[in-house]
Amino acid sequence: MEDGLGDESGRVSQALTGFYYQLEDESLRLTGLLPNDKDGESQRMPPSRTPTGRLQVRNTEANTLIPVVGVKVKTRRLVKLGHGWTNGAGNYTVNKSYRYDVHYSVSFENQSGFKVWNTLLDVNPANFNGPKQNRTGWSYNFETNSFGWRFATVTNAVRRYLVHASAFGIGHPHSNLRIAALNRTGASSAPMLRRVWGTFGFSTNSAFGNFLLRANGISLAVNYIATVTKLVQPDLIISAAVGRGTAQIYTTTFHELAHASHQTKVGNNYWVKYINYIITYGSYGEGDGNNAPLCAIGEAWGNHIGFSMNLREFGNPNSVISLNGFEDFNPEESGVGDDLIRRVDLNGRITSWEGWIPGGLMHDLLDNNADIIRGGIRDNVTLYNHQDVFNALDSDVISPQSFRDRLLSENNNRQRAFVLDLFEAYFWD
Ligand SMILES: [Ca+2]
Ligand SMILES: [Ca+2]
Ligand SMILES: [Ca+2]
Ligand SMILES: [Ca+2]
Ligand SMILES: [Zn+2]
Repeated sequence: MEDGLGDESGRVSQALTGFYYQLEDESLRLTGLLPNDKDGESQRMPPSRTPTGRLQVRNTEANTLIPVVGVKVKTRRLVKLGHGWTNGAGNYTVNKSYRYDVHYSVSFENQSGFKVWNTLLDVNPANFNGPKQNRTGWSYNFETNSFGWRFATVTNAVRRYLVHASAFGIGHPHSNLRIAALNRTGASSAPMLRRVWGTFGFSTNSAFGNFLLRANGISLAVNYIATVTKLVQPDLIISAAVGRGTAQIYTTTFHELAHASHQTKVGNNYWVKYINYIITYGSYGEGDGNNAPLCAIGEAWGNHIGFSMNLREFGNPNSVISLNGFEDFNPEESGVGDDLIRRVDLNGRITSWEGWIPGGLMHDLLDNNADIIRGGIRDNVTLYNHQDVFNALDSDVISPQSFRDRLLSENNNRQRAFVLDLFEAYFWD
């Protein structure tokens, strides 16, 4: 019933349209808002108008307003409900016409299929209530003090991911993702709960509660966790507080969506192992536990795509990272304690990073900067691309070594000796 009496494609017959106007006027009359129709007063009814407008959101990185893409603008006048989707310029036109003022609202379900959630406990996607005003339309800018800013920002980040993923030649995630854009800082995660819940032994609320605590640092009472696993079943949980800013939130969203693309390719059994690893070892651990190699290759991919898309989106350098910082990765052996340490400058920008997770390995496969990885071993690999990397992340690729072997076998052993050296430099030989 959400969309009222019209059909989705907007092909409302003339007869039905007339009925709407009568209904609108009759409803007003019944509620005492309109005088009785006497002596042909209906001829002086105000003309109907189709609401149109534009939605934009503040990009804090460039301090500009950018279009909000693909969200649903809803209009309501008593029982008459309309909606329209914003296009690439943020413009919308709703599918109903009105003779009187209407209520406007924005639902953050996207025309491309995904939905953005306000909390882990809501029944419906995030909603932003606009004003009741003129039926010719409503335009709005989601500034950083707006309740809707983080939903608009995460929405746009997902839309940009899909554009970059196509350009990179990597697979898109499931189109109907549920993405929680929480008003908090701290860690984000990709539980893909709507896919994996109830499969391969991942079926208890306490297990998911443990995941939330370990992966996101979120502690929820048992009855709330039951609600999350029953209703929202989030695929991605993004920390999207305004203070993180546009570039940081986009980078996080790119990272988690890279996991979602990976999950779509490798399936639920793989993902439950990944989730169980995080539950057992607490985030990423020290790299010596069961399934640590599976975590290593998955996190290398998430970090690689998160930062690669960041640099493509915001240029080099930006507030999150510089290309030099991305390139300067120092591998460590498993079991020494560090998963991924990121050093930042006074502005909070990453200047170098390190850990047992081979975060910089995929970039070295693609770039032509022969930097020293460690101990005099140089990166001499130059001839791979993002698509080659994604293609090698198959469901039976559960470690950096099996990734290396699949990459070589799918690419006729391209630069084989250099590739073997590179993986050895990252302690995954
Ligand atoms: Ca490097
Ligand atoms: Ca290279
Ligand atoms: Ca390099
Ligand atoms: Ca493959
Ligand atoms: Zn990750």
